Amino acid sequence: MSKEQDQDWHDENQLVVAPSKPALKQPPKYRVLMLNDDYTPMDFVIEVLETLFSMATDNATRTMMQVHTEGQAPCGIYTFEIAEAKVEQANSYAQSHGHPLQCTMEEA
Ligand code: TYC
Repeated sequence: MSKEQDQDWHDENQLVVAPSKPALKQPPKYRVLMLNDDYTPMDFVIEVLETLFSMATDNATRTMMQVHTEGQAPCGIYTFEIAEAKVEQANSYAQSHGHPLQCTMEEA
């Protein structure tokens, strides 16, 4: 936009300068992380990764093994509300089956 178009004369000859860039930003994204523990069965973790995080069995198995050997692994990147819902669903599903499996989230 040219300087002339960007500027506008308002009441009492006060010059108002419009922002040259629209103040629009991409919303922040959040990474859901799965954490290791010593008790949750490996098959249960794979099932959670398949059903809640839409992973194919080979990817779910690799991700489960990454959590098991490294302590944690990413499960997906989402908007804040979706990440929060995934964490809540995974943690309450695990708890309802008597397993200590935990997910958490961080800004991506
Ligand atoms: N460490 C668990 C076991 O040996 C398996 C496991 C993997 C648990 C990933 C949690 O997020 C997890 N049974």
